Amino acid sequence: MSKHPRILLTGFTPFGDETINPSWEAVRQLHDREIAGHRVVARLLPTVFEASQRELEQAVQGIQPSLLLGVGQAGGRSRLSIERVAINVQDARLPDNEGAQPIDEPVVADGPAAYFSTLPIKAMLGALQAHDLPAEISNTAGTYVCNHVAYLMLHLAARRPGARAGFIHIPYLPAQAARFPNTPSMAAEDVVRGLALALEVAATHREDHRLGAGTLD
Ligand code: PCA
Repeated sequence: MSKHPRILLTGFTPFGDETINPSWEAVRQLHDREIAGHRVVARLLPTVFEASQRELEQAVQGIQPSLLLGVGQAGGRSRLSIERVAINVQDARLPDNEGAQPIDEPVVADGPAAYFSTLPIKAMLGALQAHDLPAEISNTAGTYVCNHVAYLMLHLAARRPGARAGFIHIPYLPAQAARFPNTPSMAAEDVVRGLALALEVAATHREDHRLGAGTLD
């Protein structure tokens, strides 16, 4: 493997009624890309609570990343949705791809209640906005497999000196949204451009920007 510091970038397998997952469609296009002196290593994680943990831990062992970014589908969201926080809860509204449906179980027994993203989320937001990409800060990654992986990435990063982690939810692809009325989507090329930009900012900024992006809901 190259001497470059590495970025672990993950996407998910399709779940629920879907046959594709836009996260993997985008993430795989960035595999092996060099971004701000870092090498991107893309990995597909199963939309399965247990197996995603196992595979994430193996990937971190093998790749030794200094930056970890998880990407997942959030059908119904209209923007690149930079997550601020991951919580220590699994509460599955639908069974995962192996049929498990945990209710109110911790991701990590005795882990902290939550982790904040350690990526410069406001600087990432500002860069996406400056490039005319629809983007937002989100204050919940849900309680399904994405939140699970986001929490685990932050938990693992907390144990690796210098490592930082975060998560971005993305909208449906147009082909997915076309099946439902009034459903937002984003073209894969825009998602790929946005993720590359977000990673560039994450790789080059340790301090975040001060930029208001709060909500009242
Ligand atoms: N989205 C789901 C899990 C996999 C994915 O792409 C979520 O938001 O939890």
